[in-house]
Amino acid sequence: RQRSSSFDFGAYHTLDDINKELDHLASEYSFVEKIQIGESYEKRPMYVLKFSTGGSNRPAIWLDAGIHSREWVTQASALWIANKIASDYGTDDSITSLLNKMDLFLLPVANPDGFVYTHTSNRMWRKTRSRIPGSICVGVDPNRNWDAGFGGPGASKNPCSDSYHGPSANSEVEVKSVVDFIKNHGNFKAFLTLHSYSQLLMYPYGYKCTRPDDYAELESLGRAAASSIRSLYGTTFQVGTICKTIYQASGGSIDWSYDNGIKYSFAFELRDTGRYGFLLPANQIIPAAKETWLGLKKIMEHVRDK
Ligand code: ING
Ligand code: ZN
Repeated sequence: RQRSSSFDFGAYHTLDDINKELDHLASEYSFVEKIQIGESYEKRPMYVLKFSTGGSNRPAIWLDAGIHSREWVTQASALWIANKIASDYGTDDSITSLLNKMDLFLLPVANPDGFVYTHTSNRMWRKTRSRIPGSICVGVDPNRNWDAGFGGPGASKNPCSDSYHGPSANSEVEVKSVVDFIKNHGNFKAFLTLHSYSQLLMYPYGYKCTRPDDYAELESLGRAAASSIRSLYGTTFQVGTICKTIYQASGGSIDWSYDNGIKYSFAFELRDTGRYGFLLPANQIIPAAKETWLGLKKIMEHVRDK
């Protein structure tokens, strides 16, 4: 199905332009809805696209991007993926059967305050923009703020650090909003999150360096997803636990989701491996989104068929 949009999926956009495109997608497709799950520290709405073709409280898949604001290819890829899912439903068998059984919730800008700040003041900003009394430094690392090994190794207690874990678990309203939404829903089967860069596909744990109970299944599914990714342009993604693949890191989102019963919890680190890093040229957005989508789809199909 053709859309009548001027939105350029191969360019980087401001938060306002992204939010307009979310409205556009929701108006164009009857099975796509824009819902607000909360608001950021600076009172910006947190918008989720809900893809649902019927049923009530169907088993669901969570996908977020941009929890770290400077990782621009992730928010951009999320938009391309949203459009891909919406436009392929009804013609692509895989997406159609997925959405005939499960709902999908997509949060393209998980850290809106940080994202605006990367546009206006500091392109390399990673954290939220919250203030804590008694510190001159701003922001908490929202991927050290989840209630999973909170405050342990691989997070900083220094408010000026880029990996500052915050005063307490869920202190960041952006994190708490997702936690509450997922708990209230109660039927999530997969939790997928997009970061950049390094070309990795990781599963728990990060707060400890032991294998999860579902190690064998997650490792083999991760490898299958990485080979789908590689099939398109030859881009290689390393697969493994967070601790083994990147570093020990406590308070991360997928450790929280996994420990709260969401077995299929994965974190993707998209392109590249450091040549451009966070400043990935816009002409790589669509290739990155396309290959990432193949990996996501492999995981979603496995979840659907379980
Ligand atoms: N990397 C992630 C980070 O938060 C990660 C790696 C993923 C840690 C999942 C813990 C859980 O440090 C980037 N690039 O942000
Ligand atoms: Zn990140």
